[in-house]
Amino acid sequence: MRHWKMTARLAAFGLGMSLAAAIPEALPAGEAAAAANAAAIRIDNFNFTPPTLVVAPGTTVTWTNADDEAHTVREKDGKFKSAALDTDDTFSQTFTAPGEYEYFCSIHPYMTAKIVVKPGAKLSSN
Ligand SMILES: [Cu+2]
Repeated sequence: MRHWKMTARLAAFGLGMSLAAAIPEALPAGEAAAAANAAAIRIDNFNFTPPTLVVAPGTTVTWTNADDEAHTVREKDGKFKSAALDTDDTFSQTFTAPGEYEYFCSIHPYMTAKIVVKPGAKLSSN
């Protein structure tokens, strides 16, 4: 019976995966592949690290607040903004259009950083 349970769990996992994979189906193959890209930014000691993150279009960037202090992630023109993030809270944003996205913490506006979305960018955090 134990074996059967494990198989069922694997099957459920597989179903979840295929549902997730079905969502970007409308996109051309190249864009669907890019959508799988992910990058991380850490908020720590009143800094966004890395301060400049270069990503390919379709990358989902996730900010994690590692500070004891609450912070937000807010694009300067309001293109995206998070709620106040407590310790260990995260905020994610997917970037599709190439360009530079400057953002700051609305609680501590001197905390600034930017995302550069560039076709062909490697998945890296320079
Ligand atoms: Cu802040």
